[in-house]
Amino acid sequence: MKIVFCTHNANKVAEVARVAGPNFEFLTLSDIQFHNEIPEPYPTLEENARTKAKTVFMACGLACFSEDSGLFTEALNGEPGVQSARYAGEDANATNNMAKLLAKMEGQTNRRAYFKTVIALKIPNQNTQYFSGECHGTLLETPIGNQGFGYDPLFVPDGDTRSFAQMNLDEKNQYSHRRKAVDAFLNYLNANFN
Ligand code: ITT
Repeated sequence: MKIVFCTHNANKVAEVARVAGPNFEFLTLSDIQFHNEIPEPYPTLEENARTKAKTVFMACGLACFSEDSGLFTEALNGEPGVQSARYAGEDANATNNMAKLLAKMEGQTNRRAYFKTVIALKIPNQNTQYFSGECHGTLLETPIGNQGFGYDPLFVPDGDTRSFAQMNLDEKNQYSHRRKAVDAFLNYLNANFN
């Protein structure tokens, strides 16, 4: 079965393909020559993921899935949430996103937060299906570690004392929101399309 992962990031595709088994061929947006920007204007991960998968599906007609993720804090009513990638503005990067988050968290005693990933799967003649994963933990007051990406240096998952940025990928995957969503998604594919 051919299935499009709505990302240009070949590393993300390789990671999913590695655990998916031989019956699935994953394509990137570049593989199907899809180069349009897809806006993500909605207030929930589900809506943004669904829009991305449906837009690409309308263009290519193949089964498509997309992934949207974010970091949600209790003290800031869910910020940065769906805005995680662009929290510090259009030119945001991990350093200024973390700096903005730390500034807004200053003096907050409740440092509980969670990462969430939603995968939306659009298959011809079927309604969109959703798969999600969460990872709960606490935010540090200063970044630590240099592995991973995004907010990893600030986040310590429950059950560990290290930040995500102090872990290699296999260690992070024992806790990771993304890995939980991908596992649920692949279980569904294997159960229904193998
Ligand atoms: P795409 O091009 O694939 O959409 P993206 O940067 O938008 O890449 P995500 O939707 O996966 O990536 O994540 C949105 C933002 O949430 C991301 O830029 C990070 O700031 C943050 N984030 C998500 N998952 C994370 C993780 O595992 N560790 C650290 N930060 C994460």
